[in-house]
Amino acid sequence: MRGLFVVVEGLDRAGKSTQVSRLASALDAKAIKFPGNIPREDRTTAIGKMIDSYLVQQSELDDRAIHLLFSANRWEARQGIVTCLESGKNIVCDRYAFSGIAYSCAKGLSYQWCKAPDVGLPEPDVTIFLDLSVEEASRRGGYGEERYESVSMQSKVREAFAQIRKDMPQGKWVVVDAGKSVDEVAAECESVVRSLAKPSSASLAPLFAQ
Ligand code: ADP
Ligand code: FDM
Ligand code: MG
Repeated sequence: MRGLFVVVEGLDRAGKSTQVSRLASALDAKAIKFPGNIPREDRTTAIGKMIDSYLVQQSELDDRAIHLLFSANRWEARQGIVTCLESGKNIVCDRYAFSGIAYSCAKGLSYQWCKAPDVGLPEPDVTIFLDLSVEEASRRGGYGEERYESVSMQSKVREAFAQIRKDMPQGKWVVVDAGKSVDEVAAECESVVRSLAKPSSASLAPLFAQ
């Protein structure tokens, strides 16, 4: 039996990293994140370095070019994800293609264009959206120097996530109120995953393939 593939999404400061770590412990899962393999982590790839430099505003890139790099960063991780799941290990993933779409749409790119490069990636069994208002998120510590960390950008990202939610098949996108305590949110995330049916096939479905 393959492992479960669980994604956690949300705005900056929604509590994703906190909950991914809690959920990964509860499920004995491997925790991963996107963007991954960046210099602030323990391993780097050429793509990860370019993304990191862009996020910390040390380089400029065309909006479509950075969008494709974020997607390529997922594609370079694809085989590792598949191998891990096929070995029976669960994965809990901090951000995925949905962040890719939401942040680029918030900059004005079209929804369909943003979705295209991620078509065919492994489809998560469920995506938990940690829902928090922009105002509450900004109260959880001031925004820093990174790109996208502003109230106006986060408001647009939140609207884009709402559009993605409408586009997701029944049961694949679960909204959890992220305004509760860390323990309450963790309990709810765990109950979402425990209520999932066992994976019906050994292989993963392709993302966005209708
Ligand atoms: P993200 O990864 O979504 O940006 P983090 O998990 O890093 O969010 O959390 C952002 C900040 O909010 C951290 O200071 C964290 O301690 C705090 N935090 C996380 N979850 C909660 C919660 N449920 N209630 C209050 N503060 C929280
Ligand atoms: N981000 C993340 C994107 O713009 N596109 C993507 O595909 C992904 C995965 O990168 F501002 C943005 C979202 C956020 C930043 O921040 C990553 P964290 O703190 O590492 O999640
Ligand atoms: Mg985080």
